[in-house]
Amino acid sequence: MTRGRFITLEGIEGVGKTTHGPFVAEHLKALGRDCVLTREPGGTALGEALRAVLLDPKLPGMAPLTELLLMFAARAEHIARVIEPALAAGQWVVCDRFTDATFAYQGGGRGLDAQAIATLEQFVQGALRPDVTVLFDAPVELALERTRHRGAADRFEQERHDFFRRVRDCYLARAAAEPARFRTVDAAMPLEQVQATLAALVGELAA
Ligand code: T5A
Repeated sequence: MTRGRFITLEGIEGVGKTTHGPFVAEHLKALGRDCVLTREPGGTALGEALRAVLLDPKLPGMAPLTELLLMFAARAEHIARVIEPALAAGQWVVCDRFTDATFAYQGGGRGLDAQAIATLEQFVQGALRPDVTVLFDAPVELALERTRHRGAADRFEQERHDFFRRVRDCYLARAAAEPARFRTVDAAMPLEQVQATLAALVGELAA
């Protein structure tokens, strides 16, 4: 059985990960790849329960280390129950956020030590790393504007623009450091153009 490929979608809030995840998964299926679409934090019953805690705006001021460990607790469950079994069965996994988000939000945003995050990454994931990471990139003001029409802001969405600028900078630095893994997509483009770029990328990956 050939192992599946692990594709992650990353970027700040509002850049289109939730919109484009199903598009990528459907395109892969149309090209004959059995595919699982999932997300972090979440993707399992326990992970979704932890997500509710992590996003709860009624829990402001959570210690950054608590936040970090809850992200990795949800991830450990997700890897054990969903990601690894799917990849081992030859399925492709498309995941809306993964550990690059931890480096970007808990590292870049909250200021936690990147080396400590890397140590947890190794401990929790072993050798598991995304094969391809699509980074949707757009200016903070534009991306946050796109999320404005939604209801009450979650715990992360309540952060200031400075926080999201640090998160974005961290994502861009990681993409620059690992050009073979990252594909950066200009998410400021109109939806149809972003999806045309994605369709070409998916075609290349599935070839
Ligand atoms: N987190 C997560 C961490 O801190 N550490 C971690 O390790 C992990 C895994 C999760 C939160 O958890 C944090 C990060 C997050 O704050 P989430 O809800 O999963 O929260 O993620 P969000 O980024 O908050 O999801 P959003 O829905 O806000 O952003 P998306 O998914 O990027 O954007 P989307 O698809 O909902 O699009 C927003 C709007 O813009 C439109 C869409 O139609 C939609 O209305 N849009 C466009 N409009 C015009 N042109 C385009 N190109 C468009 N693209 C999208």
